[in-house]
Amino acid sequence: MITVWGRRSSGNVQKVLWALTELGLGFERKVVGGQFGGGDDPAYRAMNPNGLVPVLQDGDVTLFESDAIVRHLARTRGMGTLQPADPAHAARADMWTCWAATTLFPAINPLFLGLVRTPRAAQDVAALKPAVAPLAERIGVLDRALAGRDFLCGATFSFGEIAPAIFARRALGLPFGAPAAPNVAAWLGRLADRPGFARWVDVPMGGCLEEWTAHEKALG
Ligand SMILES: N[C@@H](CCC(=O)N[C@@H](CS)C(=O)NCC(=O)O)C(=O)O
Repeated sequence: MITVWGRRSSGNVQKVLWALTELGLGFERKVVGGQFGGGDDPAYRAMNPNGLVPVLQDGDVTLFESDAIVRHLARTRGMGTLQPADPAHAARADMWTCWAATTLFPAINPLFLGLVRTPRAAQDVAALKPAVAPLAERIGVLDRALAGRDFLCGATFSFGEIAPAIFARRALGLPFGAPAAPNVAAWLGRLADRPGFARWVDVPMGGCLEEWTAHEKALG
């Protein structure tokens, strides 16, 4: 029995939901985090002492940290597919997953929080301007890596596409400061054919909490 704890508006939760769908695994989801609360409940803190989402329960294995969860699913259910059999492909999947967490995420997050999670009337676009160039630089790195390639990490889809794609989609969907990156846009377009991306990631970014609450109810 697999249970995912987390609201679907979280990019880190989306990584796990996308991976589970790639693997065709059934799972139960408990909506926790953000406007839904629950992260401070003692029972939740016992699973994740940070109080953050996602958490995965896989039988008697309980994990936090989205990238570790995705790798666990890939190693245990996706050897040769989500988890590349070729060590070089697997190493590149690790590399781009680390890059997404340590380099891309910090560049997109101020703009995402300031423009998507903040109500329009409270947005301070001028204060966000310094964040635009660093994001463009990092998306430029991704764009050059994708030149002439269908996938970032190897000849086939693997877990290494997941984290970069989630944060790149946020970057290209920003209402202000979205970088121009034709190879990234084409890659996201190809990923949109994958049911896990279409269902969990490629949904309106629109943003306000009311919209996401409606998504949770309407989309499940
Ligand atoms: N490094 C952690 C970060 C987890 C994290 O920051 N989660 C955010 C959502 S993306 C969170 O739980 N925020 C508080 C909340 O939703 O209540 C991971 O990758 O799982």
